[in-house]
Amino acid sequence: MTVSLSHPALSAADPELAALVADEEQLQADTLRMIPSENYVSQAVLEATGTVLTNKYSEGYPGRRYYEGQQNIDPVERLAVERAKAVFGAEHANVQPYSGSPANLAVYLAFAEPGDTVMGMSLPMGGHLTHGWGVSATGTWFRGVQYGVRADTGLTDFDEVRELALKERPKIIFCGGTAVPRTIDFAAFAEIAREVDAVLVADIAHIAGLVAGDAHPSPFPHADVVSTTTHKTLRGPRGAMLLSRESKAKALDKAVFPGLQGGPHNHTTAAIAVALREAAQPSFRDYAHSVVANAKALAESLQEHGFELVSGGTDNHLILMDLTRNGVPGKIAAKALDRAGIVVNYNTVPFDPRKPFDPSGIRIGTPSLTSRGLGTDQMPLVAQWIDRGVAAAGNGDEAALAKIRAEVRDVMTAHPAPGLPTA
Ligand code: DSN
Repeated sequence: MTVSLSHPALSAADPELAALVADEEQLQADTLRMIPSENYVSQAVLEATGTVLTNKYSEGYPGRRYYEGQQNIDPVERLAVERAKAVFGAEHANVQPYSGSPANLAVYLAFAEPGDTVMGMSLPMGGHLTHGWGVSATGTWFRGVQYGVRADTGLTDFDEVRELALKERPKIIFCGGTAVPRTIDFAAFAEIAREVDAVLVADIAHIAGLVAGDAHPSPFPHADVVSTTTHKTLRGPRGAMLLSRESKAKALDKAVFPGLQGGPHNHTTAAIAVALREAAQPSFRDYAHSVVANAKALAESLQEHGFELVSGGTDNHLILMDLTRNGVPGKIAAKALDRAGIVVNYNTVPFDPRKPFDPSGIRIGTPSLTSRGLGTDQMPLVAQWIDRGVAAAGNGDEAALAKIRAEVRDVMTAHPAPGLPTA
């Protein structure tokens, strides 16, 4: 274990914990982090999360709090709200949800009663637990009906979605998910939602940074509510926001507080404000477009190596690889790649014959490596590492994995990560 020089107070007070943080810094510095929902935040965002704003309670909303001493907290939250509205073109923003799942739960509280029918993409097809999937509270307290993708294209079948919506008459329709490699057609979902008088919720957690940087179409004006985390492509702290039309504002605010949560995490609100300021800069637009360019270049290189990609490629930051024809289960591949310094997650693929805890695919993405300045020229090398890593996973070649690990370390050391101490 190494002791971090960058956290002197923590190191003195709790060397054991400080050493774990230092080890994590080292790991994040010298690995190729390819989990598509992860990223590196800036030093400014990190600093905001570590401020004394964590000391303050502020139940309520700016100007309407249940605690005194809000002279600085109210302006912090107002800044975050105004920046969120500006970046996403929203009429209303609530920046208090603790994370994505509570944000989505607040939507249910606002617009449905227990037992009501709700509709979303099924988890194994690329949706999210909170879109009405059975093991989630949203699938037990509500009646979740689920759409998927077509087996032949890997794409959403809007005839199927419409048919299901007309039959089931859901109160809420969710679009978006956690393993959707293609552009989400918000207008098509909105048309269906209007037809059955459902509230359309666009969960843009994965693509929020791409929307902010104009590298994915905006869910507005199509969606009634937009739910997003702030820590994925948006490159903010771990938190969430609910954005909406004005007509939905009151119900959402009431659902978040006092419906579901107590005091907002003001240090997180501050860091969200900082991240949104960064997202409004021209350089963030470049970042968002580079994330997509890298993912497309990587998808192409992976296909040249013979890999099968769900939907045949990507339009965004995410690639879902089906390893069935490689004969290597996703979990075995993910664990071997981890030993090679390439951090991914194993994932179900649509119509997966295997179990979720031991599925056929891996999910990869380009947000983090783009934050470190890797570009399209380096994607063939990344594809080659993945190809060699999956092959080594298949034949148990630990020496090959160790060789990739050394190569990854060399390349990543030459690309310092935002927010991490430099040697
Ligand atoms: N856990 C997130 C992801 O990895 O996509 C979604 O909540």
